[in-house]
Amino acid sequence: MFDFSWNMLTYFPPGISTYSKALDDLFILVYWISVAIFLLVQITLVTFIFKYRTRPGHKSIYYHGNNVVEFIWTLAPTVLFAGLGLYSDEMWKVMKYSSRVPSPDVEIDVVGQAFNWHARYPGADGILGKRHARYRTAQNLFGIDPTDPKGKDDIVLTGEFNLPMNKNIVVHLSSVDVLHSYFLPNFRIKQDAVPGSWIDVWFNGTKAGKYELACAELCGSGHYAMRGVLNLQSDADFAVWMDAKNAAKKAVLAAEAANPQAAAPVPAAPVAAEHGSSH
Ligand SMILES: [Cu+2]
Repeated sequence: MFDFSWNMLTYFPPGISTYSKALDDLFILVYWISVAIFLLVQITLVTFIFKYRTRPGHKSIYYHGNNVVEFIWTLAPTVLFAGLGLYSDEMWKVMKYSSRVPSPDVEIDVVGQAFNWHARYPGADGILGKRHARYRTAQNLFGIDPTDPKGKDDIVLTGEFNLPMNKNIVVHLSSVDVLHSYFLPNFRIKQDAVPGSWIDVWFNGTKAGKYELACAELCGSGHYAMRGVLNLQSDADFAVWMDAKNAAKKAVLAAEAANPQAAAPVPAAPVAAEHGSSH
């Protein structure tokens, strides 16, 4: 059944990133300031409507301007907004400034594509191979450079991603078609994915579990279904998962090496030649 509450603060899913608490505190502060101003304005309005209603024997008074009142209602919002700006400034820098992205424990690429999320992991060598939009094809959404040996073992996944908890995760985010928005509600992350540019997003999740990844930018008819699962795990569980993915990739590479014609869906050399992208 639909679970309704007047208290919108209960609408939050549990925050589990290192900065989710600070962001929620800011939200709660703004919420209660808004409630206070709403009540003040509405109570004043109703009071004045009643107090100054038309009555026999009461004549209207007209006057122009009141410097004291105008000074107060100009100063009050200025102090309020400047104060909130200063209060939240450090938080914004920590979350969004590229200069403040911490050194990554795990680094992945993520691209949005109507209507899926894809991720690229560094593979067994722990290093993401070079990429460029000119190598991008339907089979190579990340534009992994076929001439870079470091990219050979990279692992591309769609829809479900595992990551370790209590680690700094840096996501290099982009899109292959239209604007999407990388939305991890439990981590308090929402970042536009922009075709043609790579934007860094970072987080550090403190509680294991499966969390929703959604697209928060209306991107087409399948937007509602553009979802994924982020599975945040202990180091040990993540290592097991990663090892299994690396082993599977190794088997695929071995099969390709044994039979290059049959295995490779698109040969490496023509890919580079035929796709000049404007990105
Ligand atoms: Cu989308």
